[in-house]
Amino acid sequence: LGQKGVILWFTGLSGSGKSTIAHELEERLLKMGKLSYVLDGDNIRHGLNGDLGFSPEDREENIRRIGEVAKLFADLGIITMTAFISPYQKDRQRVRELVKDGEFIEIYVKCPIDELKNRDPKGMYEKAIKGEIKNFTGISAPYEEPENPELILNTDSESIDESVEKVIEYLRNKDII
Ligand code: GGZ
Repeated sequence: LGQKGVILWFTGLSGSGKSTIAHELEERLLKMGKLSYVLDGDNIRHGLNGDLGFSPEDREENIRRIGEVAKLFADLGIITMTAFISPYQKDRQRVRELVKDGEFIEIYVKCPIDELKNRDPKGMYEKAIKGEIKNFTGISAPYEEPENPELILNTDSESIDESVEKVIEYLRNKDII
C-alpha cells in the first residue's frame, strides 16, 4: 500500500462534528490515493454493536469492540478513523495500549456545550434536558476530556475545512501520508 496504518480516534460530545470531519477527511485521503475508512454509529452501532445501549457498561463495551476492529483495519495499513463520543478516559487509554506507539492518534473535537445546545439540529439536547433521553452525554452523563490528545479541533471557531487541514498537516508531519 505504501502507507502506514493508524487509528485516528475522534472523541467529543454529540454534535461536535466528529463524523462530519472524519468523512470529509476520508474523501480527501482517498483522493490522495490513501486508503482510509470511517467507523461510526451508522456502520457499527446499527450492526456489530446493535445489542448495546448507552449505560456506562454498554459504552465501555462499545468502545472496546470498536478499538479491536480499528486495530484490525490499521493492521491492514488502512488509515482508520473512529467517530464515537467515547466519553471515558480509561476506555480510550485501553485502545491506545492495543497498538504501537504513534499509531493511536487521539483527536479531541472540542465545542462548548452551550454552542451544541444552541445548534441542536436533531433536538436531542432539548430532549435530554427535559429528561426524555436518559444518560445523555454532557447533560446527564459524563464526558471526560482527553488529557493529552495529539490534536484538538475547536469546531466553534474553525471551519470543517480548517479542521480537516489540521489533521492532514499532522499526518504529513508524522510521515504517515
Ligand atoms: C449520548 C446518545 C444517547 C445518549 C443516543 N448519550 O448525534 P448522534 O446521536 O448521532 O450522537 C450520539 C450517538 C452517540 O453514540 P456513540 O456510540 O458515539 O456513544 S459512546 O461512544 O458514548 O458509546 C447521539 C446518539 O448516539 N445517542 N442516546 N444517551 N448520545
